[in-house]
Amino acid sequence: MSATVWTIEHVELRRIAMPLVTPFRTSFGSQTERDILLVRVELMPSGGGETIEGWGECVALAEPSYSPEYVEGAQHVVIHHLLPRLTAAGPIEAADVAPTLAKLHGHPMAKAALEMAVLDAQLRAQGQSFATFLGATRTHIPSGVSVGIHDTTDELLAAVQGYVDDGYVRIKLKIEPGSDIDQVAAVRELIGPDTPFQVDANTAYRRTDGTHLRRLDEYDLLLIEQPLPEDDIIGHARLADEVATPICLDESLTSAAGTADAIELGACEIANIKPGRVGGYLEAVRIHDLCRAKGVPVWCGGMLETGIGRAANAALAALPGFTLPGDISASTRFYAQDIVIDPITVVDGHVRVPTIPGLGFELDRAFLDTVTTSRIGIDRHGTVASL
Ligand code: NPG
Repeated sequence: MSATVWTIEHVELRRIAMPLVTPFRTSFGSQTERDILLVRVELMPSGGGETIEGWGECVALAEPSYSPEYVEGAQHVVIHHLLPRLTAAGPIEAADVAPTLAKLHGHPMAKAALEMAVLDAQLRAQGQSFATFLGATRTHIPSGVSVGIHDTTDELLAAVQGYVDDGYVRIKLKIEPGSDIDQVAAVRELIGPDTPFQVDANTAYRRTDGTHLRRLDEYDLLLIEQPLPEDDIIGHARLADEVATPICLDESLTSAAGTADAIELGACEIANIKPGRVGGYLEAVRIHDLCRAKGVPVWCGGMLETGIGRAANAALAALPGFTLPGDISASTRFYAQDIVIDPITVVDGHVRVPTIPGLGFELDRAFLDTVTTSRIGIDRHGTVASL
């Protein structure tokens, strides 16, 4: 019988620089490279024995443009606030991470990365895949792709055609005022009436844009994602009454409790679940369970993760309430080379759910070293050292 709790012996915070294969533009900015924080933990079983390694990926961006978190701040809060609490708590398992850190406000992406690393190590120790741990019900999941804003409609259509050729079963288009109705019309004409199609505004519109957004109704979209600012729940509820296309929330949903409120208020007809945004995969599962009980469809969002986060997302998206295709595209959609061996691929429009123990990836350590920009070690006494 394996031990059920572990002591955090050592933590490594590694920053990597991953160039994107093409710039990715959203209503909040354009990215050409990801500066990503990885967390590596070494756990010691409380009964003694060998330490076991686990990895987590923090999805915070370089700037606080999607949410208040940003990668440098995430690293700081992990070192100076989150880890000291966690190590002081004594032996833990993954389910203890969020409650132990609950008195520290905010920083869901930093907290999620720590929980992920502990969960990965724990599952490896138990020889269990994340999909099995979660109770996943599918071995393969449909793959959707997110398409950024382009300067011209011709460029946009060329990009969309490429993704259709790659086999993606659902297209998501980023929109903003000035790049919306015409682009949606052109893409719908290109992909035909049967290809599932949705849009994502990343908070770019205002309450007064209802009449304008209603023009999207004629293009038979699956959903309009996060049209209004994240704190405008009532605005989304009003928009849901004004517009026939279902309103989906992303940035607004930061916890299961908040999601329940948004659903009750009529603001959330569909939910995008991103584990980093809600403080971890275990809270993500609670949101899935809640939405399933309320009959609200959910899908798994993406944050341009490497193969670490994508593997875990694929397992999460195999839960039964994930009835819409997620943003779980092939690794090559964003990266020429991934930091994992056997990165996610899309075959016949689907991604295979990982079955190996842990979150479901094996690192390509040699390549990981070549993209590493810094390494910091923290021992169980809290001593911080540059590695
Ligand atoms: O496939 O990972 C992906 C990209 C999906 O469009 C996507 N993500 O707003 O949902 C979003 C957007 C995003 C990316 C947001 C990066 C924040 C950072």
